[in-house]
Amino acid sequence: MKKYQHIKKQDKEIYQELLAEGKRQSEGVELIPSENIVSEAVLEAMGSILTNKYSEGYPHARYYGGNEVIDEIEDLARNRAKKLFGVPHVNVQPYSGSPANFAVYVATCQPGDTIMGHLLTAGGHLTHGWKANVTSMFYKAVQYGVKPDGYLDLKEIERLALEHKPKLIWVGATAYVREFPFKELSVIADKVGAYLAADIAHIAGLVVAGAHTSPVKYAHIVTTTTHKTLRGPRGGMIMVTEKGLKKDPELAQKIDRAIFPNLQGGPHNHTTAGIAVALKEASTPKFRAYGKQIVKNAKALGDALMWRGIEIVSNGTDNHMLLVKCGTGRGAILEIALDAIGLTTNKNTIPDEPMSPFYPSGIRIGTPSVTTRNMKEPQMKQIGNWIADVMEDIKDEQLPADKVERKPYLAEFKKSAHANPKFKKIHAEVKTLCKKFPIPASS
Ligand code: DSN
Repeated sequence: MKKYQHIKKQDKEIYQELLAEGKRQSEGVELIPSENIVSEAVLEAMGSILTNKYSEGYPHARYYGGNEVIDEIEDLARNRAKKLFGVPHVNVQPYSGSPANFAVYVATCQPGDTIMGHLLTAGGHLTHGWKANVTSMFYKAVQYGVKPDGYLDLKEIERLALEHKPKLIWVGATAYVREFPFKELSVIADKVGAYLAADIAHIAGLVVAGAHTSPVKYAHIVTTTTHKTLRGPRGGMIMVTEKGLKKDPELAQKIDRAIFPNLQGGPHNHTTAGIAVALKEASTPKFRAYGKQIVKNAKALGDALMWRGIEIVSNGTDNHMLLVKCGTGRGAILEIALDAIGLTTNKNTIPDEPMSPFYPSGIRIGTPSVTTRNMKEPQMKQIGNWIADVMEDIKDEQLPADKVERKPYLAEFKKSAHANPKFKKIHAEVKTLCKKFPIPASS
């Protein structure tokens, strides 16, 4: 079947962009840890006629007629998620992770209440109370961090919890390479009577695969996006655990109300179907093997980098992610250089970041996407060596101290990186690797 035939006829510009993005994805190595490659089945659900339908409300209680089929689809998605994660209640309607997390605040807190979360610059998420996020505008946000070794600072978290008595404590991150200590955090949350919400957006697929401890026994609420390691469409879910229902028997209804009508309108039914398909895929032995291989690949990539003398946060990883230290403010430089050889990464802050999220001192790399392409340890070693070669080549590049000079410097560096003959040679090798590991038609 030829792709995009209708778009080709109707909208040449978007058609060209789709082809260009397809080329970028298939000829490059995607190392952003929050990205993945969905199956054709998930893509079909996302491109389906379900997008035509309004369905405000929940299955069997809608504000619009004609929802008999949609009810079945949403029930399938909810039931599959309940079974897969072992929880009594799931809401599959959040448009993505941020609205899912905000719904947790609405369901459990009043504006002005104190909450606690992982500091963004130490690896946490915007919605866990970062100063520029609405969650710190509506709630009093206390932020915790990590120790220099990259592990969560449990003593400090307990001290802060006892001092501030938060109503809600978040555990979860966007840049954390160690196993989350769900049990220890649940003890702290219980001590101060707080809700514990586990945001497993990054590790949901690893949890399902048995490659990371599940938070379900310990947290009251679990949120996730569905498009990262879980390998579904862009969307979100909120789960209420048995522990959560014990703390508040009405928690499930409060969560549902927070999503609709408090925060959102009609659910995106095509996404709900895509989530259902992804959950079915995630319940197979093949997916369990996939999740475990993601972690093996991340460890192999970390070992390859460290073997070449590159410093990584925490000297390793327990999950799908690595944080590479690349010198003060040099994250953007390395991101641009790697982009020039066809490796996509993202600049990221590191623990005790001396700069800012915009000019951080690290990059974040991850293995969900390359593992979907069936790459294994030997390919991770190869990728690690390419990263090390690039780092060696750019070792003298420095971000200008003068803020005004930074943007033009990076623009100039981008040009020189793309013209660098050594990088061109590596880029050709990267393309050859990608040809050997094509994007699978069905993941
Ligand atoms: N933007 C996501 C990530 O890249 O980790 C978090 O929301």
